[in-house]
Amino acid sequence: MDTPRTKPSSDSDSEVSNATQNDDVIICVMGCTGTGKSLFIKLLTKDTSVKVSDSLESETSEVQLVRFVDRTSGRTVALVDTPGFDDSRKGITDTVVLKKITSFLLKQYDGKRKLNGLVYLHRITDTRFGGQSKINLRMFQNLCGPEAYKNVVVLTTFWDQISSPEVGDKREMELKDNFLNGLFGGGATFMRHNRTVERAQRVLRHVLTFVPTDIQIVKEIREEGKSLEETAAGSVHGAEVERLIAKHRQEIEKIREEMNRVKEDTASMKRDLEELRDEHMKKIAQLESERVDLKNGLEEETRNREVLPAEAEKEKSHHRQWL
Ligand SMILES: Nc1nc2c(ncn2[C@@H]2O[C@H](COP(=O)(O)OP(=O)(O)OP(=O)(O)O)[C@@H](O)[C@H]2O)c(=O)[nH]1
Ligand SMILES: [Mg+2]
Repeated sequence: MDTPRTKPSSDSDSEVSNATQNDDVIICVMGCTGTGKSLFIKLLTKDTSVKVSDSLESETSEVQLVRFVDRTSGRTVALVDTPGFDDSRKGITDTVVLKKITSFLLKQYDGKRKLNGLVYLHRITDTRFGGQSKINLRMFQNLCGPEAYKNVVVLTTFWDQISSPEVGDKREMELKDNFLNGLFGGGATFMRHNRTVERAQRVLRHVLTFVPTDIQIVKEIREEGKSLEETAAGSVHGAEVERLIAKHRQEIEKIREEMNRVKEDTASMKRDLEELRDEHMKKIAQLESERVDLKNGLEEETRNREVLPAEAEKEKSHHRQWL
């Protein structure tokens, strides 16, 4: 086993790393862009290299690991910062995000490391549970699987910006009863965060009480031999890609009809419609290439497909010996 490469620092022992060690406490931090994932990690680790967003643009686009020594428990904790699923982000598709997260998780499984917990962040100040929140939640639940919900902390953030405690209580209740009832009913813990170190540490203390687990997507790939596309998360995402392709095709159809109605003398209007149509066509081309990317899956997963049948054969011949 490698020795931990922990960088000394005056008030924290932390490092941005690309590998976990076998006795690390591993905690995945997930949720929509701007919900406070990186800030939560920064508060715990005091690592100044963790980038917290100061704009509306998505900041984190890589799976980033920050390891630090928790002085209270004496354990080394690996916090995993993840990009949210966000189809408005430039240059990186949700398929790429899914692949990056899955690839990280498979590496943990292959190294016989389980996850201690998953922290799912949601802004309590959000007045609506919008499209992006729904997509992220659906992906999270399908990656995780119901058996691992007891290892989830739903961390509602921005409590310092809520107008009154009653408003926050009511909204939290709505989340438990409605949008997040699957997680709540499955044993996830709800906790509150107000951008203070104390609250972040309270979450860590709670996660340390969990029994480490493997989550659904790695079991589907490694134990059931599924391709990325066949996993629950992969198929939900594939269906979303198909839905978007169909939606853009419908828009193009509407534009075509509109163009037929527009008279020859309104050339500028025709040009606008053509531009709009081209944008939809570009989007379809991107989604179609995303569909291929999802189908191609992961290198780690392909390797597994070769190993599984060989292992099954070995198992069979071992069994035959004893018959
Ligand atoms: N007031 C308040 N601001 C917060 C809280 N949590 C995060 N923020 C702020 O919200 C902004 C976004 O926070 P980040 O931690 O970068 O969010 P993120 O989830 O990592 O976002 P991406 O990397 O884009 O996925 C930053 O300006 C934070 O300072 C909170 O609980 N209260
Ligand atoms: Mg971030």
